[in-house]
Amino acid sequence: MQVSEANSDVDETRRTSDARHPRVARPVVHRRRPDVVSALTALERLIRRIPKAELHIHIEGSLEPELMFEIAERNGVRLPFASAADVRRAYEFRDLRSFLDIYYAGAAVLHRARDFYDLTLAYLARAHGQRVRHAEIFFDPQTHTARGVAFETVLEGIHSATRDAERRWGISSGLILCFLRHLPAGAAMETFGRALGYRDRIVAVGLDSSEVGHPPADFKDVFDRARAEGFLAVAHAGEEGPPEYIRQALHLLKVARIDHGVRCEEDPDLVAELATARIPLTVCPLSNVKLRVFPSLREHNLKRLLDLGLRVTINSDDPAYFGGYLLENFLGAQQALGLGRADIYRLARNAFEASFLAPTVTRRFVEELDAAMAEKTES
Ligand code: ES4
Ligand code: ZN
Repeated sequence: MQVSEANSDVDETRRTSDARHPRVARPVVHRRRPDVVSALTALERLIRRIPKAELHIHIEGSLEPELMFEIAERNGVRLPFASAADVRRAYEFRDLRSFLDIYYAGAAVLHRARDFYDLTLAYLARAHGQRVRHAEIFFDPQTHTARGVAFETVLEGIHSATRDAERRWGISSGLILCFLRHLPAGAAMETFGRALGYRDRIVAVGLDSSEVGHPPADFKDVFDRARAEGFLAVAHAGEEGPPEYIRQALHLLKVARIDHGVRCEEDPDLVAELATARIPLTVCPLSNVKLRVFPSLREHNLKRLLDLGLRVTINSDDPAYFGGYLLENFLGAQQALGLGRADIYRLARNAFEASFLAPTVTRRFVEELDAAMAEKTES
């Protein structure tokens, strides 16, 4: 597969004004207010320019329909769609569950290490084109081992792409093994056993898939074991599930970050705890609209969470399914919520500081961010 930095960048620019994604359309230019216009475009230029980190991206959720077809064809897998456009038309979701059904069906084209390699390299190429300097990437081994694909095949493909991307583009990555919470805790424990041979390639464990009815408490044992073995921990909580699931993730799973966490707002004591403990939230604005957690981007609570003093970061979740990568999430949130320069800086800085990078590396990235903020550009 061919990937090119220039192509991916052009592609993304086009996507922001794509009629299929009206929520991330560019702002209408009102000639009567040149002051407002230049402020908006300066912010957009700033968002494009600054170095970014992404902490919540499911690699299987970056499978674009074109690559899905290419891989299906070479593996002799039949897809229930006639074309990539047909696939995109099916991307109308009622909720998390209706999305996951389609997401797992798409992931079923992936069989060989080469498939996982192409998938991951394509994501990292696009991320690099959007000035993502570091990505912490979720993968769901159980989605693949359940179909007879070996854990080693999945990890080898993904890992070798992260290594090549770092060599080619200088983008660094960490891998986070996610347990599927709709499956029994015993299955998670069995999967974790496989990870023990790859401590140097996996930085943390996570918890994803269908949230409601599958509380974090069910996975306490496997998280205890993973932390005892030296892995860091994160968990999806408070996306569709109640604040209580966020509490369980913090107190029982002892996670370092909460993925999503947007429903914490319903519980002021929990908000205070998250703020005091400086627990990062990996918020995914376009995902939350696509899966109807919020009716529109304008009604998203990201800005309120920031103003409450929480360590909010912006992420793409499943970019091939939700209408945009990290840049589109930043631009969409900025425009819909009127984020200012200080908010953008805070969000970008939070992501580096909430990453699992060594403190010296984080410091270097924050210096790079500060330099990009200070850059003078002609308008
Ligand atoms: C996911 Cl948006 C979301 N939530 C929970 N699990 C997931 N797996 C992939 N995307
Ligand atoms: Zn997610």
